[in-house]
Amino acid sequence: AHKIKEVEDRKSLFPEKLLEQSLYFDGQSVSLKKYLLREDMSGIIAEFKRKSPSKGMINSHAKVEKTTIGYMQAGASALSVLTDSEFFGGSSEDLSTARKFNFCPVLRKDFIVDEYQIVEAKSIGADAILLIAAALEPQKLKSLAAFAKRLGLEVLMEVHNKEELDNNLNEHLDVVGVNNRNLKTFEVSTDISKALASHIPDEFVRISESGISNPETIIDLKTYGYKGFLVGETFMKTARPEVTAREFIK
Ligand code: IGP
Repeated sequence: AHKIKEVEDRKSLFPEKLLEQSLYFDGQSVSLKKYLLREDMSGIIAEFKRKSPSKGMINSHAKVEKTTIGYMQAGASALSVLTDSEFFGGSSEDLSTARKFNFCPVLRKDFIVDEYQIVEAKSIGADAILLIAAALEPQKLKSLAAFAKRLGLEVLMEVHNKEELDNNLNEHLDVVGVNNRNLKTFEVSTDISKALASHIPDEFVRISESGISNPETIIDLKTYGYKGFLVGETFMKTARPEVTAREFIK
């Protein structure tokens, strides 16, 4: 509900301008899906987030430019940038900065509830958006996914249980992510990814999200068909996230 209000407020400011920007945005999209399927890359989607509802402030001094460039130099396959300000301390500027300094897929991480946010995502240079099954009705999720595809964006759908997965699979999705964190209790277990793996059809690229704190977990998850691994806190909670990422990926 908070998100709907926030988006309505922005939308009333300058809808035409943004739509124009996004339609004429001449940056070529970089395919998240293709990067994740590359055998010569780590599969790690390194996340930039300052705070979270479960942990509070994680890192207040990290700079987007330095951290994201460092993530890519460390061997990450893609970037995830939080643009929600209320809960995660992010902004659209964070994503456009990450875009400006990196040639790699950039995921807009936010609670998307309206087409307008997808137009925004395109206009700030994102390559892919996140749609959270727990936060959307199946019909809405599907229509948002179709809309994103029309703008040339890829779609990551996030689920936390089999019901969300079964109710929401549709032809507009590129990547299916299993969130190891329960968004209500904040409990984290990579067993969720293992349990759901066999239920995700092969045509979707599988990724595992949250609570990944060591490289061994990734080796294990790969045996369940996971191609991508979203890592945030493990990097961001340290003084120099990009250095931690380098140690982690090497
Ligand atoms: C990263 P972690 O535990 O490595 O910091 O998790 C990412 O999965 C997490 O930030 C996330 C998220 C979300 C954030 C997953 N789904 C939805 C905001 C909204």
